[in-house]
Amino acid sequence: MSQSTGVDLFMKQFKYFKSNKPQPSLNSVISVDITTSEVKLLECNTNYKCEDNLTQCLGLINKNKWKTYSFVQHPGLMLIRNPFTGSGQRYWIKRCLERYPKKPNKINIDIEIDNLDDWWRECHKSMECDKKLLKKLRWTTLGYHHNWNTKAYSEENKTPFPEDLSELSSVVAQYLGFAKFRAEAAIVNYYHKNSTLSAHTDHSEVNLDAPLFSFSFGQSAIFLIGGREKSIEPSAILLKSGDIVVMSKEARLCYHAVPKILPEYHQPWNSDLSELDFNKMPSFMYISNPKETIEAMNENIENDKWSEFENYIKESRININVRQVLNEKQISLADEFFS
Ligand SMILES: O=C(O)CCC(=O)C(=O)O
Repeated sequence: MSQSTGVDLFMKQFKYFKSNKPQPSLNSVISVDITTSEVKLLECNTNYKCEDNLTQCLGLINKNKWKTYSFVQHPGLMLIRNPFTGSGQRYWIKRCLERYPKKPNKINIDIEIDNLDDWWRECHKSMECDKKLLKKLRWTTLGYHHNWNTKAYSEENKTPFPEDLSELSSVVAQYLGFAKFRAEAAIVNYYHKNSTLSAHTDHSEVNLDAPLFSFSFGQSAIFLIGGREKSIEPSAILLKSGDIVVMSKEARLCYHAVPKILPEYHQPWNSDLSELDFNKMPSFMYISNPKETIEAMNENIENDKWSEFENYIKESRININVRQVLNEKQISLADEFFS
């Protein structure tokens, strides 16, 4: 990883990968599927006894089959290579399109269109899908809503965090040894063919020690991650549908960006579509209605119910970025003793 004082090496790489003419070479992009000295396969928390029925209910494969990688140049950065079943991917994609953009959650379109309570239904209310409105959705915020102007969270700008996403984050966190992680805020990002996300760090949270979990679905992306200064040259990592990136420890406050969306030819949301058995309910779940979750997971197997979502995801990418806002014993942002 090279550094050149005063030179924005991050921006240089961002512009290189963003370019359409000429197209960038992908030779330097790290793919965890290809063995290189930059990537190491990790042994994870084997003490974490996660019931198979629970992982299945969340759309995940058995945790003993998950492959987790670390990056030699980026201590604290980890990638779990698609631990989702096909029906699991369908479930989470559908939640990000149909459920999460609904009120009381916030979407970028709120400043333009008043009372858009159900964006997905509005896009599909007539036979012909409203493609202009469909492409307008760029983000949804959940839990403590990210304020894009002040970059500060507040108690007044907070709604209940989705139970299913909280449980998914908690399973992944415990597997990686972050037993106390609490999902309190999330940004769902929606990317189309030429969308990008510029270089930034995530530092609005009171708790900057807790890791950040980032779930990707749909089209692939080049993810750039560097250091705490933009003068540090970033690495380019290929993210595919189902991948989970974890930014912890030293990587938590590093600059990162998405300069390019790449087509995903494999469509993992169309394979491994097995039906879940209602007799195999987890013995314990935080979700108040696990039966409903299983029903929703199984409903996606029927291709006619899935086709509208397929049309979206075959051209777009969705990223769910989950954060803990508060410190361990802190109950609210007003609880200054712990802040
Ligand atoms: O889309 C991604 O992979 C990254 C998203 C991100 O960095 C963010 O929401 O802060």
